[in-house]
Amino acid sequence: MPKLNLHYAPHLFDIAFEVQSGAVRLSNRQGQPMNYQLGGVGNPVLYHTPVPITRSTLFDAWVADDPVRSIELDFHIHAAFGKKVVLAEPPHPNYQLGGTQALSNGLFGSDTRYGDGEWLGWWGKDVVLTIDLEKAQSIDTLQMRFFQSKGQWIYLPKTVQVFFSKNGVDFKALGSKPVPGSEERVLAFDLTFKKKKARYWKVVVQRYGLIPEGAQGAGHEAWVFVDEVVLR
Ligand SMILES: [Ca+2]
Repeated sequence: MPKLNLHYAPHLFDIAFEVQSGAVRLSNRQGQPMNYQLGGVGNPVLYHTPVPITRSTLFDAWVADDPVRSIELDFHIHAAFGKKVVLAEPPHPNYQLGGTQALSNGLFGSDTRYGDGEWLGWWGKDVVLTIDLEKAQSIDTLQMRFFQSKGQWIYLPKTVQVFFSKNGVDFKALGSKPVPGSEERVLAFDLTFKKKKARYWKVVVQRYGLIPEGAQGAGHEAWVFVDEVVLR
C-alpha cells in the first residue's frame, strides 16, 4: 500500500478541534480569541468553553482577528453521537489520526481521500466495536460508511452484523447483511432491523480478506476503512 505522509502537522496557525462527549473544543497555538457560529446564521459568538452540539448543523469557527484561519464542521447527529466506542482491535497505527472517538463524533470523512482525521483503517482484522448509549434507546438502523480504493488495497468488507445487550455482557444478534458491491469510492451502508430498545450495541464488520489473483496486492490482506458508526 502506498504510504501517505501522515505525520499530522496542523499548520501553526490552524484552528484545532476535538469533539468530546458531544461538545466541540477549539484551540489555536497562539491562544487567540475565536468566534463561532451554528448553522451559518445569527451573530458570531466568542468561544470560551466547549460548545455542545445538539442538532445536525454546520459549525463554523474562525480566529476573530484573522477570519481566514477558520474551520467548518458538518455535524450529523444520531443516537451514538458523542458516546463511547470500544474497539476489540485498534486501527492500524498509520490510520488512526482521529482516534476511536472519530467513529462517533458526528463527522464524516473525506469522500476522496482516506488520510484525514476521520477515516480509521484496519489491516487484516475484522472491525468489532461496542457502543454504550448510556441509557436504553430504541434503535432500528445502523449506518456506516466504507472507503474503497482497490489499487491501494482498500476493499469493502464482506458483511456487517449488529447485536444488542441490556447489560453490556450478553449480546444477542439482531441483524446481518452482506455489503453490496459498488464502484463508488465511498459506500454508504445501511442495515435496518426490528426496533429494539437497549443501552449497549455491538457491530461486527467482517473484512474482505485476501486480495484476489490478478489484482494489485494479490494474496495480501485488504484494508477496511470506516469513518462513523451511526445508530438511529
Ligand atoms: Ca466520524
